[in-house]
Amino acid sequence: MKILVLNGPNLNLLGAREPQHYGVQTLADIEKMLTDEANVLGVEVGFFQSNIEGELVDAIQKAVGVYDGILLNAAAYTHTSVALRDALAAVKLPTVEVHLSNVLSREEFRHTSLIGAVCVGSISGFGADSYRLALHGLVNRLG
Ligand code: CA2
Repeated sequence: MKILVLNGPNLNLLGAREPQHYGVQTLADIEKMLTDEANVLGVEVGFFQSNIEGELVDAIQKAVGVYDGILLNAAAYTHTSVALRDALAAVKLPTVEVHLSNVLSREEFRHTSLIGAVCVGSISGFGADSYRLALHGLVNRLG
């Protein structure tokens, strides 16, 4: 089983700024933690981060036939991107929406997710552990 972990805009800055919202771990730390967790679960993980919406759409399209499911922290595009939603709906790869922060406890514009309805579930608010929990949920779901 292969899972693609996709991260959106500004998540390359993790660990450097805004630790009150996003914690102190870098994206490389999170990817290492997920690689270790994937080994325990006996699955493979691949990683991609981009600040560019179209590159994330391309990554979702290219995942077909390579990956069995996606963990997606679309970051700010969560709240704005019809393109990402359409890509997820088109490829039909089971996807879990991931957020480090509890988006529902933050500004109102973060309360709306355009991608949530085309995902199998959503994990928000557990910091880096959101990714680990999402990996477990997706692997269990895929059986
Ligand atoms: O909580 C999350 O994971 C978010 O997806 C993070 C996004 C935000 O727009 C979403 O509403 C919730 C922002 C990611 C920005 O990451 C930064 C990391 C370090 C410094 C500055 C920004």
